[in-house]
Amino acid sequence: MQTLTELATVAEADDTGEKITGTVVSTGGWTNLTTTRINTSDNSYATCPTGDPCNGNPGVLSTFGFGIPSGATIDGIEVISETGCDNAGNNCSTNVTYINALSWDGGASWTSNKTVAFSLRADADRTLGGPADTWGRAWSDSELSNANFRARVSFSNTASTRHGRLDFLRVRVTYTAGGGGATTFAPWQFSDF
Ligand SMILES: [Ca+2]
Repeated sequence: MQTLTELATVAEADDTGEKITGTVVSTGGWTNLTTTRINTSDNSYATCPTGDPCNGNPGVLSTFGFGIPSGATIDGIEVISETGCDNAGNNCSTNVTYINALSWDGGASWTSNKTVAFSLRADADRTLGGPADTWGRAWSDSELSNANFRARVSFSNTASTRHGRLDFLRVRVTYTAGGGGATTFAPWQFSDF
């Protein structure tokens, strides 16, 4: 004999998987900020050149195709970026700062920046946000649509001999389905009781 407690399935968080951008809305101060460069981990980079041109002039990305179910609760957003700091083929002597922000209304409004600083030339995945980090606001599912969601990318690299570079960028959204979630009950009959 089974009980209803055993048959119930509690709604659990799901995620979109790692999504790549379909559209570079604005290149800002970047060189080679193209979907070809940043959608594959292949050591072909978008770069923020020396002279700090990306600081205050970020690139803007859209069309991630998340496909969030209507009514879902947004639990967290991660921007996962394979990045490095190149100083004429060497590690950088001091840090560059890599910067992300997100928009929910087509680029009119933005979250606060999230940043990570590093000096190594070797690529590594730097993740800003997380599966339980909503970047300081409550998101609706429609704000993750291709029309509304934007990701902003930039570097601050004030020393003249350094530049940041971006090999591969992905965004992953963690959500819980709406409408009471995926609660299900197996068929039951009087003989169960
Ligand atoms: Ca690449």
